[in-house]
Amino acid sequence: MPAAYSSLPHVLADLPVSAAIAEMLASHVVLLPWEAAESEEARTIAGVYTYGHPRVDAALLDRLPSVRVVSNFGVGVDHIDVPAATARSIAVGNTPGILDGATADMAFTLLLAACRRLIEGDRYARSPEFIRYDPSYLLGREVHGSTLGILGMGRIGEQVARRALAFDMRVLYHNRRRKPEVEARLGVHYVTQDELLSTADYVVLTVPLTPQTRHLIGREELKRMKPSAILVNAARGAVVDTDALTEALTNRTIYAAALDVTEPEPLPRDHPLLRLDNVVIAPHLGSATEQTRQRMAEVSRDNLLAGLSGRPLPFSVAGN
Ligand code: 8YV
Repeated sequence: MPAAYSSLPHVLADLPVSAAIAEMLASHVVLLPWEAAESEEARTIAGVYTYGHPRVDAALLDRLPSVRVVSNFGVGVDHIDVPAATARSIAVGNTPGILDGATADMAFTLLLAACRRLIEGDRYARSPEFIRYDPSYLLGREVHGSTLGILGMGRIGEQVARRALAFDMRVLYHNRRRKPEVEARLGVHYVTQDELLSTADYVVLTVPLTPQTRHLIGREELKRMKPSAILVNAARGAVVDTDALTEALTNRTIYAAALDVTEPEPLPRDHPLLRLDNVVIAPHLGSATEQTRQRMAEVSRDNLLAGLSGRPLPFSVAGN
């Protein structure tokens, strides 16, 4: 570490972070690897920067008595015990509002890919088997004119709805709290969760992961869905019971799933879900565009630096 930097605040981070973030932070803080929480240096650590989703719980915070801020690169903070941080007067920052468009684009990409069997088609088009065009192969499901059900009408859910409406879809939603203002503005329809599951052609998950939404979609819920339905998970893997989903896809209880996230993440390489042809799967790419990731880096840096200097965070997690 250069001597001139040794007086900079120490920040615990799940390294490596991207080169862009390392550079952005280099003149402000010294990033220490996660293992530093177990070392002598723990007492000197003034901030925590979470890049992937390392667990920040009460036990970790108790080992870091000088921490003033936890800054998360991303909006979802299910890996951070926010009440434990608040109880220790530690600010928690995240990056809301920045990644809604990118995440909704990805949810829609997954929906389109699953409906139109794009990944199967890509594999076939590259394979030695494709030597004659045959109009009868790889028939998919229609997107336009169908009914989309959105579970979780927050900012990302709303962005998904807007894309669906442009595809001439009818949009149903369910949310903890009904949103008449969104209904009036967009023309989406509120229904119960059961009605949504049994009526929608496609179901998109955009809820945060909380104790209430863990395994929101399990065996019973999958059974309620149409045999032609597609489940798109753009939320968190644990919102869906992976065993129940694997079973439903294997038995064709539903038509397909399109997943940006899984539980666990990544799935073990020999997991049966990875062998199914009716699954499209991405490695958690919801916000992975150059522009969005740049903005997330800036906001998470600003939150971190504000917290380290005792200023209010530009984006602090609600209730913190
Ligand atoms: C990020 C995310 O990829 O914002 C979130 O909650 O899950 C994603 O945007 C992630 O936070 C980076 O690790």
